Amino acid sequence: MKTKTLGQFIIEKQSDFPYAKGELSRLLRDIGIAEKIVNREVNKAGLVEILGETGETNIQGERVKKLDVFANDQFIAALKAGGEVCAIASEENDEIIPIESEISKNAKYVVAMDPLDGSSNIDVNVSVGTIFSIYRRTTLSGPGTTEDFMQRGTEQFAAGYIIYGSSCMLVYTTGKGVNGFTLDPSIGEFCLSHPVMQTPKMGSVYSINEGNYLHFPEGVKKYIKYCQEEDKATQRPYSSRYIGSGVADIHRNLIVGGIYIYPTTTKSPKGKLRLLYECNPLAFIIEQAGGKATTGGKRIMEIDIKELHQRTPLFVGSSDMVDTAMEFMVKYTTEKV
Ligand code: P6P
Repeated sequence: MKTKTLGQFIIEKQSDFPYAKGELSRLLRDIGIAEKIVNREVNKAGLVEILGETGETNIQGERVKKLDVFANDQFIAALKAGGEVCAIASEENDEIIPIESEISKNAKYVVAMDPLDGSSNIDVNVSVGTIFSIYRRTTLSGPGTTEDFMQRGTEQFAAGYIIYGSSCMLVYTTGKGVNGFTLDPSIGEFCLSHPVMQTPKMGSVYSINEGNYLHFPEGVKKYIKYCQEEDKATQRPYSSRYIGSGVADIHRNLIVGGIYIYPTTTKSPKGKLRLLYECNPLAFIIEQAGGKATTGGKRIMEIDIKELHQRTPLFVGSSDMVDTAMEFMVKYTTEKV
């Protein structure tokens, strides 16, 4: 396949967005710049003084790893410098970051991001990821506000993730399918490697932290047992694969088929993952690839968002597997999800 860089691909697809006049192209370029810088540091994290913890905790009450802060700073700097964004929401920041600058005064977009998802894996050399979601601003002018982020996932203009793994990959959608790009370090460019990604309707992998089994809703417990039963016709028992880095688990399942579940638990009664900058962008991507994303009851992208760091349960992946898991939730679970 002839090498096609991310920049060439975006220009080629520009005709999909005649009214966007290149802003989206520049916005994805800005994100791409930060990705390359973060990837460089992730790749040598073990060698430089960037491992370990800053001693602070973020709004989630999670210990902040130095690479979290580095990644957050890089994406904020790249987006500010690009001039296409009027505000940023980040897992690492309690409040939104309004952008007030001469070059951003006509910015049309806001970006919500998890700059380094799965960061607890950094010190043990396991894949981590960045997740981002792009909305058109709803306020008229000036720096963006929290109101610009209070939009359903169905309103997303674009969404993507970067996985810093055996290779660095960018996977994104603008609502016209999903495409994957692999970083070629020899030229410093993301090159199209996975055009028009589609996730299998059915898979044989389930991803869930079974350490929380005792605290799962009854429907989830019953579904896990279903996954473990012997039944050749439905390729059961499935394989249990859980990395502890959602981007890595969901990326694998996107390619080979599977389901990732982070349900409510007693420790996380509303679920652990955040709607704005984890579940909605991942849901957009997986739906565009032919999969499904729900709370175990309702479509993720139709949830009304009331607060920046709102949490939700997440069932995401192959459509037939999500449907089956939801049947168990309907049949066995009383609490509303
Ligand atoms: P647990 C990372 O913190 C994350 O948000 C997801 O990427 C990951 O799948 C999950 O939480 C891991 O959470 O409770 O199983 O360690």
